[in-house]
Amino acid sequence: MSTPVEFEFDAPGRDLESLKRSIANKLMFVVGKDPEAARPEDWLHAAAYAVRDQLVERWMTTTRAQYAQDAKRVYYLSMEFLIGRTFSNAMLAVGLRERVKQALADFGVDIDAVTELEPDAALGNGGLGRLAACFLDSMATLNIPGFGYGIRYDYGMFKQTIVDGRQVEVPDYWLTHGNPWEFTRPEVNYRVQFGGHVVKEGDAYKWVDSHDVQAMAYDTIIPGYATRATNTLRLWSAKATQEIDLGAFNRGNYMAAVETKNHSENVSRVLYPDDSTPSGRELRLHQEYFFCSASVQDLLRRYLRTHDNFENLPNKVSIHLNDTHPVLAIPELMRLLLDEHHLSWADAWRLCQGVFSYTNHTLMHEALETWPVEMMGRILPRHLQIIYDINAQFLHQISLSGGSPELLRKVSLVDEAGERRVRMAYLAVITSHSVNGVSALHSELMKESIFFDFANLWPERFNNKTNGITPRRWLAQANPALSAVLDKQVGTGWRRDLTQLSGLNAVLTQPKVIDAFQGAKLANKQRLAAWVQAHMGLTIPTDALYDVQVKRIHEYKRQLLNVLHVVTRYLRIINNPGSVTVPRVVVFAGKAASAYHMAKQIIHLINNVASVINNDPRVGNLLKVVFIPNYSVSLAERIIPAADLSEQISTAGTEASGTGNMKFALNGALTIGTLDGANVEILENVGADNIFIFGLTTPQVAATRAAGYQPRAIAEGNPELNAVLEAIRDGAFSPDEPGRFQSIYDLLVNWGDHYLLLADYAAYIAAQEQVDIAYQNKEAWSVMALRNVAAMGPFSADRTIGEYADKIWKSKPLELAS
Ligand code: B1H
Repeated sequence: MSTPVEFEFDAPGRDLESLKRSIANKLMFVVGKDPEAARPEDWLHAAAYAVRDQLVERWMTTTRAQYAQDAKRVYYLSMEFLIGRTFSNAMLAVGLRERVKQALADFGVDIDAVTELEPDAALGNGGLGRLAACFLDSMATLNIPGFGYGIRYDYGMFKQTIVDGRQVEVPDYWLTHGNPWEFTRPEVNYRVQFGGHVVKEGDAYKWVDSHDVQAMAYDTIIPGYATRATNTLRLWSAKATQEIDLGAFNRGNYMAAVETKNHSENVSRVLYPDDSTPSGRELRLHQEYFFCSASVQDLLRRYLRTHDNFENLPNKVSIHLNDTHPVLAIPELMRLLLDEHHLSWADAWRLCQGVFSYTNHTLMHEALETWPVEMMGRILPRHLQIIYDINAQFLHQISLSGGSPELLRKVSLVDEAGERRVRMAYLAVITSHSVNGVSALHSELMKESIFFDFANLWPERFNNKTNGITPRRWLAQANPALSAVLDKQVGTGWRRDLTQLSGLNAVLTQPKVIDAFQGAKLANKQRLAAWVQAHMGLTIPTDALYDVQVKRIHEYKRQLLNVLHVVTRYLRIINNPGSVTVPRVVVFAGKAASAYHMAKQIIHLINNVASVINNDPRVGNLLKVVFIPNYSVSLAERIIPAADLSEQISTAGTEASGTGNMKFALNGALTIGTLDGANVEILENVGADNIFIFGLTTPQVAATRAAGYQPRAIAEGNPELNAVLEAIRDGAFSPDEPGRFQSIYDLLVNWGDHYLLLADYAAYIAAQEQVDIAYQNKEAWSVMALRNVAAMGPFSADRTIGEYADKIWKSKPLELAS
């Protein structure tokens, strides 16, 4: 099937004149501005409302069809949705971008300039949150009746500024200018209880004396691409149950009265800025329960509108748990079924097992969420009881089938070693009918490591769903230059069926295709270089190899290994002129969790290395290093299309999947990477000749550690590496404070180098030399890059969501007239 880029729906208001009238009307009657006085933001809002109108009717059609067809609904529960901007994406979905551009131009407004004014909705940290956003896009595009449920944080991910080379976090109040994409639903609100205690009345349990918060709904329309289907992302905001505490107010203590209100509303104030490591803080537990409770109450109410008992719940409802952060939805559903709807334990438990499924996103031990029993008992007393009951039944069943006391201790929902804690991942596994990992490798490792005992008990429950990305945002929207080339060569249908890119294989050695590809890449480099010039005052060449690593800063992702290569290259250039011939621009971007000291040191080092290299006249344009501040979805859309080389260099066995790896390959970059996460599957699809794989494999990593890894011996045995490490240690990049990076040296040489950077260093440098050699033949390089693009079909989130829908959710696409 081939969908033209601009396409028609049988809907009013889509011709140019109608659109112009609509934008002018919105400007006047919604934004309240005279065209003469309107600022660019006002035009953005006016145009956004006009485009939104095109979606609202479809939204209602979709909802009506869901009820009429009594369709099974999928609820995707996630603490994070990293949406980015919506304006361009919505125009693309309804096939109106060119027309809106013309309409705005007729008013003297440049669409690109106003597009840039939209703030990112950054309600997520990194890959996990962006995956949730890509999944919403694919569910809508595939007509799957899907709802996202999450938290409407007032403050999303912090804004990163770089001051004297260091990360400084600034709060990002993203709602200052209003959000044209959301609908406030004050009438959709639920009471969420905290604290208090449980009393038994006859056979029933009652949760009393709690402090309550209201959860109020905000709905965002999620458009499907070139379909009438639209879905809903429902985000909950905390409101005080009473505007003010009347008792305190009457006692004349106005300030105390308002404080209580503020305290309640803090629940949805701010996103925790940790990627991979959960915070054990009490506010986080409040946030998790807050959105789980509101979501489960809401979905039950929707179900009960058309059903008068719960027997059909598993046929009509799937609740998907995006990692363990929403796992409290399990005891919450049990509580509601038992205490409010008076079902038996056996019935309630069977229904829970029927509806819940769970995705694990990381194996890192410190990332496994546990909550102190003491804290949970204090904040969620009824849920702790229910978890104890689930545990008792589960352990009983295990011991009946011959489980040893040792096994019982290992699989118990309560970790009894030290402070007693509830293991949220185990609760997810015990309840869910499906537990999946996010790449083939990760799903295997998951069964061998953290869930070993459970995989023995229930092998059929464990499965893999390799991640994917939406080709709408990550190719059509982010890379119009390459999209035009692809449209010409393989047609426009790849937007809905990414496997159509394989059509490139038949033409990718043709000189005109290679030329067109190189032209698009150059245009994207120019676009990025112009941004860097305008925002950072730094000139970067556009005829260099763009070597890019953009992702959260974390030791396991090994940005430091990349730095070791950069410094190696620098020392070669100055000590051995002529030995480096391929000019490179090395781009870094990414945020460090605010409390993660070593990650912040790494950012500082990158910035200091950049300023020394960029200002060394001996280097010139042979090497430039750029740390682009405030990495975000919208910056990713600008950076990724410009890349030649994609750095995916985590220690094997640590990156569950990665999704940046897929975005780069789709945009015509070659990967330099380890056999980790989805890199393994990218290798299988693009072929070993079209990717630069290096380094230890997962079993080799384990073996190296088991054999008593000695990083110091590696450093001492490799003079070039040693010189690089000493340059960092002795202040070559921090002359004003020579000891600044001693701790980084120590991390690698004296403190055990946990992520084995030095073990992989030589292989990495050798792989980088292969990159240089390959890049010297521009035609051959472009053919390799095009082979990557052609092979990216399987990495569409549409493929991933198709598998979830068939195999896990058993949900069917809605039937909608086209
Ligand atoms: C991923 C997280 C994560 N895995 C805890 N785990 C968080 C864990 O706030 N917290 O407490 C936040 C995030 N994020 C990522 O998920 C993996 O590292 C990537 O490899 C993977 O591609 C992505 C999506 O599956």
